[in-house]
Amino acid sequence: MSTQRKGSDLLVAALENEGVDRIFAVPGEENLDVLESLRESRIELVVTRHEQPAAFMAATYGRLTGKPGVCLTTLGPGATNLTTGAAFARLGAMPMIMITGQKPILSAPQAQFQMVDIIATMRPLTKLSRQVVSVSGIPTLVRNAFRVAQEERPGPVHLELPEDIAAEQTPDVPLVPPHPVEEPVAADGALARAAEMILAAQRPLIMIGAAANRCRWVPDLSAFVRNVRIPFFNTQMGKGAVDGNSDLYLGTAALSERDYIHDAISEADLILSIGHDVVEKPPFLMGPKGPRVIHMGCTPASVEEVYFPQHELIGDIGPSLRRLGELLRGKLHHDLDFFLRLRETILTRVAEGSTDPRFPPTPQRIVRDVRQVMPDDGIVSLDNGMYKIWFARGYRTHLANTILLDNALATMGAGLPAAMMAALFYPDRKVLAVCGDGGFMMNSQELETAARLKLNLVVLILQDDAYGMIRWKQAVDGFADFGMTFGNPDFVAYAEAYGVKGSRVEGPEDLVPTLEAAFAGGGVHLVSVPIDYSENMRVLVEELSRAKGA
Ligand SMILES: Cc1ncc(C[n+]2csc(CCOP(=O)(O)OP(=O)(O)O)c2C)c(N)n1
Ligand SMILES: [Mg+2]
Repeated sequence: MSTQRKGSDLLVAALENEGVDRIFAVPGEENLDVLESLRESRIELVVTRHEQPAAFMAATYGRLTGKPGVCLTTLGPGATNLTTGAAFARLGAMPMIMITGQKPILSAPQAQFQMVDIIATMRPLTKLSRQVVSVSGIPTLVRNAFRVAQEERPGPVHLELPEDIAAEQTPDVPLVPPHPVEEPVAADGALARAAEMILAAQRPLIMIGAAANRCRWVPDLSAFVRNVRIPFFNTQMGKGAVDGNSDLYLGTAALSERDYIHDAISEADLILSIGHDVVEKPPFLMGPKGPRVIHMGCTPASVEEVYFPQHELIGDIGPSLRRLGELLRGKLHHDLDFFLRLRETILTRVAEGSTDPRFPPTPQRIVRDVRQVMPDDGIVSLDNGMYKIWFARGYRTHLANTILLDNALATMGAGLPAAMMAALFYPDRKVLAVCGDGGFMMNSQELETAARLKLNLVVLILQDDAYGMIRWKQAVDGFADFGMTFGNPDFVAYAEAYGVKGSRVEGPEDLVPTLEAAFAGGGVHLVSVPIDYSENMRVLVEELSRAKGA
């Protein structure tokens, strides 16, 4: 039996009914009723220092668990600060609920002060954006919000709760109990045709995309790849869904063309594309020639200039893969050796430079050193910058969601909050945020939140005193070096000002022991290392274009 007294009590009871255990928030005046209801609930309130990272944390909760993370802010400026987080969750398919306050709707005692049409602002950034207009509607609105946020394709939902509705006394309104929802499985006819196409192919490949990394599909996906023994590569956000140490792993398509992995892709006659989401930078460019593609996902393929599959398997990926596996069992006679020979070359080329002794270190060396320090279940959370390409190409993952990277909105500033969420959720695992000096400073104030939450978290800052990735693009396009450099604080002193530890890497052999000591010491620890980005041009432009004779 519920004993609600006012709208905000009912809202919080409805959130508890959904299993919510934490809310990330920067509260405002319009949230005070909700705050009071939260104070008396089982839900933990996690206060951040800016609304954007509250949303990044809530979205990452959704990414890690498959259940919506929740964030709460005030109206106007608090709500507009959520927009990048909403876009992050929308493009990244992360389930999230954003609750914002609003002035009363039945009267206007402060005229238009701080009033912005947040419902309209959020509409294009969310799956659903609704104002709560009556207390009695709260249970169904909340249930519907969670359902919409969670169902394929997952994403953010926004609810706006006006102050007077939050404060209104309410009779007992029953909550709506959630129930499990099973997605439909791909149709028999579609599965049979897909099996036919795969059996007719000489050189089939599997591509693992972003959606495949949703935790519930990992066991079926790994079993499928193991059983059919078709070599696979992944997109950036598909990393980890199948063991990267698998003898069938060919690499990660971090660039859209001309990388070593594309030597394999162009030799394939069929690609079974599992869970690819076209929000990612294209892993390869489909053209009139080249491999045919079977798209497999919960939702149909979106037809793009660079992605127009010839066949689709639409349905829950796990059970659909099991059925496809049964249809293929014992019948496959593809040319496995061809790709296994190529695999050696691809993986060797990608690993080149990883033992380079120079200082400042190259990106390849940093990737190698980080991999050496991180255990299999350690989590690396990347912000956005040049190093993301190097990590995507070179960092081998062994478990799902052990590299959190955003190749969808690709926003700077999310790496640290995403890492904080991972550290909060997995207190016993090693979590490392890797940020550029540009991206780190976009949400560095959250070091205070991380320290207050007593997280075990290491933050590695790659210092080039520049917006390195754009500086590189500028050079590749033949522009003058202009407008990309900046100064930095002394990162060790900066860390210490937050009461967290700081270390500087000062020699070529120092990164591994510094990171190890940072993890061993526990707590929040910031490590800064300078980076030599001359390899961007040498490898990603000169070497790759020479390799293709371009
Ligand atoms: C919020 C946001 N603003 C701008 C960009 C465009 N952008 C992409 S990478 C980058 C530079 C990143 O610099 P830094 O974090 O220092 O990483 P670096 O490439 O130097 O290693 C910029 C400005 C972006 N992706 N997100
Ligand atoms: Mg930089």
